[in-house]
Amino acid sequence: MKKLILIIPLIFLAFACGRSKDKPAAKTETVDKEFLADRVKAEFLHAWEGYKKYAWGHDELKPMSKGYRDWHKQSLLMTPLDAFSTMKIMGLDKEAEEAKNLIFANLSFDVDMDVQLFEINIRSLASLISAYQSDGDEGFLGLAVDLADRLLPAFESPTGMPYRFVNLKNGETKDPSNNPAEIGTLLLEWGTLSKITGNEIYYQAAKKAVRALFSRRSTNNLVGTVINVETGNWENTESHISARIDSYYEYLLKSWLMFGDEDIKMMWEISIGAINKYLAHETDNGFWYGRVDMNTAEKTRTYFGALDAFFPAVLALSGDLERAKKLQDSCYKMWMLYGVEPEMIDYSTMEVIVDYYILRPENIESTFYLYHYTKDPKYLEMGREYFESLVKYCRNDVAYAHLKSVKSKEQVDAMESFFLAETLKYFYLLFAPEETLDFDKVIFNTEAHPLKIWRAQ
Ligand code: DMJ
Repeated sequence: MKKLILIIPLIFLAFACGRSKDKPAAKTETVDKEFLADRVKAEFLHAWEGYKKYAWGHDELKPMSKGYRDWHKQSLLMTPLDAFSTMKIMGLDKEAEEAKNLIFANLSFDVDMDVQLFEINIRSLASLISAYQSDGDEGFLGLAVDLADRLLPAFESPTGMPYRFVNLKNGETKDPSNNPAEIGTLLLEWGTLSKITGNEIYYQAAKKAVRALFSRRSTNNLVGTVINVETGNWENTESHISARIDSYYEYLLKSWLMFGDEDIKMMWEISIGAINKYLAHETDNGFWYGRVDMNTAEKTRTYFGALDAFFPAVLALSGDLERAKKLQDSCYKMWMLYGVEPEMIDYSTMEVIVDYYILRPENIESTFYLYHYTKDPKYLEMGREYFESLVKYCRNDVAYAHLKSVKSKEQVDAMESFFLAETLKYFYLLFAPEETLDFDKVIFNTEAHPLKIWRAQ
């Protein structure tokens, strides 16, 4: 009888929780966190086994053709580097040791090839610094310093803002048309390296670049999409929180929290004021951040995408939970349009503008932050739904694959390294016990590699 009394309300609850596609996940559903954390770990191992079997020693696995892809003429071990900090967090010691041995045996930066400063910084340099902090092996630090020294010539422009590409062997630079994200997403890694080594050169180079960029903001305190690092002139004045600007803002906030640098704090406060004044957009379809011209503040487009979904996490970290929650509800709507997240939508019509999904983490990252700060079970349920859809549509017998279109769900032969660095890490942290991570002691770089907060040392 007792059982029946319990079952009836549960059945009722299940019906009550049934929801239409565009409503945020219900608050009352219960999620088995331990079970889900174990499943996420199992899926990480599935993807790692696929990499080991078919792409060992290369940058990325091709999960459908059972092959591999290298970014350059020589592999820089992007997947094992990116996966390492997730292995440490998941307690996968055997796998971490395998990756470490491969890195020490095969990774060399003494190669005549052009690399993209931004990508090599957020994936390779950050992984090495984070690995040094979590593992303690000086070999990681040696590789990090060697890499940073080879990247330093990128900053030798007339403005101090870096070129996009630099040659690892001879320091030659390429492509002065750069953007705020690639110029401003350096301070966490370069600052940490300065703190560890006592050599200020890294922090100074990264800070000079950010200062130069910030000083070229408009009178509205906004930045554009493309800037020439030789002339300092804007080449594209559209302002938003999306690709080519996004992590510039993320690093202003996080670098302030990391190092306590008052100059950076001022840049963050001025920037977030302008973002909320000019880009925030309440519509019938929810709360979004759109696009305007940096000089006139006139609206250009009502686009929002998978990359923009990093912003609820940033808002939550900054203490603005009210906007963070509203924006996360919109991110959920975007994901649920086709059951898995499209790259870009027009939020005024809720139509998909770019329809691929490349295993991006941002929406999951924000779910984790929102759950961390609110403990509202709605975010656990949201994360569970995201995870189930990823398994359903992106998993294959080898690992995980991108989707050509969220409409057709056709898989593509690629698995980005950030799937192991970020996507699965944030899922795991969402479901894992609180004590898995001392949240107040680390800042995640934009590729989800934890770096120790210097203020808290
Ligand atoms: C990652 O490399 C980083 O999160 C970056 O900031 C943006 N793009 C990918 C993930 O989508």
